[in-house]
Amino acid sequence: MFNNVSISRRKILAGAAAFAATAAVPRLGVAAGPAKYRRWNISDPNCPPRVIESYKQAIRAMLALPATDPRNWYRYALIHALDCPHGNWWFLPWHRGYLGWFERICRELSGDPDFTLPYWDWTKEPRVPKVMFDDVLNPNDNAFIAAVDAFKGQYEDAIAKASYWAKTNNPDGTVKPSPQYEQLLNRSIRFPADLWFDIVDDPRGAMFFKQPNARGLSAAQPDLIIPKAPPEQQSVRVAVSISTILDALAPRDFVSFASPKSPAHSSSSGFGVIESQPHNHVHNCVGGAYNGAGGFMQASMSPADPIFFLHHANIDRLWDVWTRKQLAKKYPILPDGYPVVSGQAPKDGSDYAKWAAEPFLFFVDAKGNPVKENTAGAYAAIGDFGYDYYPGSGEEVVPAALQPPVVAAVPRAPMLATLKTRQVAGTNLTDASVVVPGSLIQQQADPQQRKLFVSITVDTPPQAHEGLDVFIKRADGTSQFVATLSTFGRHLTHGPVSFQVPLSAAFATLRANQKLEANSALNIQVMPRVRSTGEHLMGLHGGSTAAQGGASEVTAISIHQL
Ligand SMILES: [Cu+2]
Repeated sequence: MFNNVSISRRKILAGAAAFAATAAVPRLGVAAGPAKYRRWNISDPNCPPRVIESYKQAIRAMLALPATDPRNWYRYALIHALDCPHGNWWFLPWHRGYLGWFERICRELSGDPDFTLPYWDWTKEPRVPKVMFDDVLNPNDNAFIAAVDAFKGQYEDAIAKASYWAKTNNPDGTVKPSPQYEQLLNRSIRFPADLWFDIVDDPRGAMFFKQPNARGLSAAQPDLIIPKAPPEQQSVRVAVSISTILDALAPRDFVSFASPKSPAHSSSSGFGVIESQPHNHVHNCVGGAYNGAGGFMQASMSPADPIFFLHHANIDRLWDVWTRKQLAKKYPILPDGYPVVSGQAPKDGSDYAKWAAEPFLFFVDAKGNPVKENTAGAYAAIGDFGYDYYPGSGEEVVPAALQPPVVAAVPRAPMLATLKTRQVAGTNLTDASVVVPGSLIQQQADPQQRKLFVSITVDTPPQAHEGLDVFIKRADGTSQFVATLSTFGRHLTHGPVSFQVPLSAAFATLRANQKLEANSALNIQVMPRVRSTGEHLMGLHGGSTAAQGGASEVTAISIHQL
């Protein structure tokens, strides 16, 4: 059953203040008829061929626009480099807005008023869809800029003259940056030269990838795999597996489903499963971070590869699946448990109010003008974008009919692990143990029960190319691989970063092998990927964290019922 739940974006969250003045809450969970547009799985036979043709048309048209037009292909990709949130609770709404406005630009420029962005269901299809190597869907096509010097030559002037850097010189001698410029200063982009350093020169990894390495996977080798890893540690496959997706969709509150709170959308504080597992791993794998090939998808200029929008459409689809599951089960869909009770207004200074008010100032509409919907709250619902999704992986978590209200059992307090060793760099591993009642682990086979996750907090998080492997070590000395922690892009952090890690697949394997002991301590180990895969500490960037002098440390491990 595929229910379309339409919530007016404007009504729901014009901002907390406006909301408090509104008496009635929009009706949620009431089907408002079919959506105007449908986003298709690009590889499904039902996907109309016109979708792909119109996408190519739109890409060609965006590439042909002058560098001064904010709808130009590379200018639109730059919005991501300038403003994207990762590792925080604004990850989902920002990317919904970024895709929604992109889709409208495509409609305008392709001449197809019904165009919708297709999505890539990497759970069903763990390889780059074949058509994405065709023509301008391939960033190695000669319609794209082949090398960074040419890119800089064509865009330097337009970027220097863009609205981003506006400031007011006050009569008293003080200088006030424009709101956009303030956002750039938040992420240490002080002037265009800082941006060019990030794109061209950053020795830790630049953002532009020259052809033929614009994408790390090729038509000859399109699979989501990690060449150096043993079969049981194919972490990108684990990340897109249905087990991980079902775990990602399981949490019953927004912040546990999405990523955690942070001071501002330019800074990372941690990763929920949906972001840390499928999102980060697919970016890094398609971006050639795992096979050394390089590619746009591994860094913040990733929207220069047309597959970016299909990858993120699938993330957005999973947010929609989760939202419809929550509504059907009468669970909250936004921070602060909002909205559960009709007429409930967000409290001043509440998490919800803070979340909804975060400024998103870089989106442009189909004509290239700044958009008016410039807060996170404007993207809490699909709203005026008016699309729904052709059903894909994970849809099974949405009940066919509204369920009678259930008083959910209060989750147990997190169970904290004792850390025996904390350093995780070079040959050092973190060793921790935590007692989890056997009954809780046995319950995991029952889909009605809250799921268990392990939360791992790392001081100095791993770089995208390094990664930290998580294992459950058994009493008999064997180890069960759980997942790999990896980040995406380069973001500011203001302290240790947490990773929510799914456990269902590891538990299922242990159960099948009769290695799931009841009432015993769970021994969790975290180690650098290069150590666990025997890569002889040869990171793709020439060495491990330890070799570079900055040792990572795991500061906390705990088990959560979400
Ligand atoms: Cu992304």
